[in-house]
Amino acid sequence: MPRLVLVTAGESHGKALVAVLTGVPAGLPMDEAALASVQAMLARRQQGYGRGARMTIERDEAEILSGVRLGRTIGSPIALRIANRDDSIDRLPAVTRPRPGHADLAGMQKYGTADARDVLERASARETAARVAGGAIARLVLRALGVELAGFLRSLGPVEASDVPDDLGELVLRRDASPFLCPDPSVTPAMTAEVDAAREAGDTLGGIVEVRATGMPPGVGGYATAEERLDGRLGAALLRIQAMKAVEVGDGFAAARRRGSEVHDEIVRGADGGVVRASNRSGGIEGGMTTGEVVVVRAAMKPLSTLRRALRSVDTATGEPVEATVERSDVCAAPAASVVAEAAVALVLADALLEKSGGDSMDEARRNLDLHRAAASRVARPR
Ligand code: EPS
Repeated sequence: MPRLVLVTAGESHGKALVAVLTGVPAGLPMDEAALASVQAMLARRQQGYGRGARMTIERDEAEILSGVRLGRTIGSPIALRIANRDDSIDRLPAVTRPRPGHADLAGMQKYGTADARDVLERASARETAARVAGGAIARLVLRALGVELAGFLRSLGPVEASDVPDDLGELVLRRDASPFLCPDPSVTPAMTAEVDAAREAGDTLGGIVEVRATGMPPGVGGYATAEERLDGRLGAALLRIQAMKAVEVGDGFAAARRRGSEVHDEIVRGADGGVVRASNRSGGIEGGMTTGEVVVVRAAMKPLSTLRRALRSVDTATGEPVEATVERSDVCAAPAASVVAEAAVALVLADALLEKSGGDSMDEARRNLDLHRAAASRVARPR
């Protein structure tokens, strides 16, 4: 049973989104600065060139309902609420022309409903606002334990970033200056052109998002049981994001095409006398555990399934061939998905780190991790 568990509720055009996060230790500051960082992450998720009009209607803000007292967590479940400005769900028309690529048709078949509206408002990626709110708190736990992370857009359609700085602070500065949340400014014109052309054609685009995390100590996760494996947990969390079709850890698919000598990260003496890796093709994970290098994961998002130039479908009320319903207006949501991926990774890493450290309070977790970091750094040191 993982320590940190996030459960969300809420439909896209319903009253509100709700998140309940259990397992956050006591003593995590939840002061104005902490709350501002939660709101900033929610605001980042609403960005990105290619989003539709809905993003100008919603102004996501998380209200904390429980688990916090006098500006600090108290160890009990943290409940969050994000109100929907557009809460028209009961007034929206029935949907009987399921969209290829969306949950519409399989959801109707699963629940035996004649109206895909019952399905699509929950299947909608609107739900990810609640996941980001929970992930933003996980990120605060990580930061307090010496771990920083950043999600960003690696590619949009066929346009790929190449100049991504190694320094995480620099990466974040560049990312936040980009309308695509992409740290390589040289690709902004090509990405803009790609979105404009797809919009013009009534079409949609996907992309690849990447998340990097620094400061994870070695030996977090595990190999003794399949459930402990950190790469498996990260992969599941990323594939649980709407529209994700593939995940890579480190060099991922490319590693399968190379020889071992070009894939494995040699172990060498570090400047401080400890051991480090000569490269980080593993993405900071070996044997289901962190290596102490930067954790690097990627997820591939398919193009949005609502096309203005609609694809073929069948009207489930009449059985007649029709064009799929046009419910949604975004061309591309891959920049926003990079924020959701950051949240998903934050939840997994914080969970695994707390599993390693134990601790009912942040002080206890920090003490235990300091001891673990010191012990791990003594391995292979000349005695
Ligand atoms: C979504 C469709 C669009 C997006 C929505 C997700 O909503 P609408 O139907 O209101 O235009 O804007 O995303 C969000 C509301 C959000 O917060 O990200 C979908 O079908 O998944």
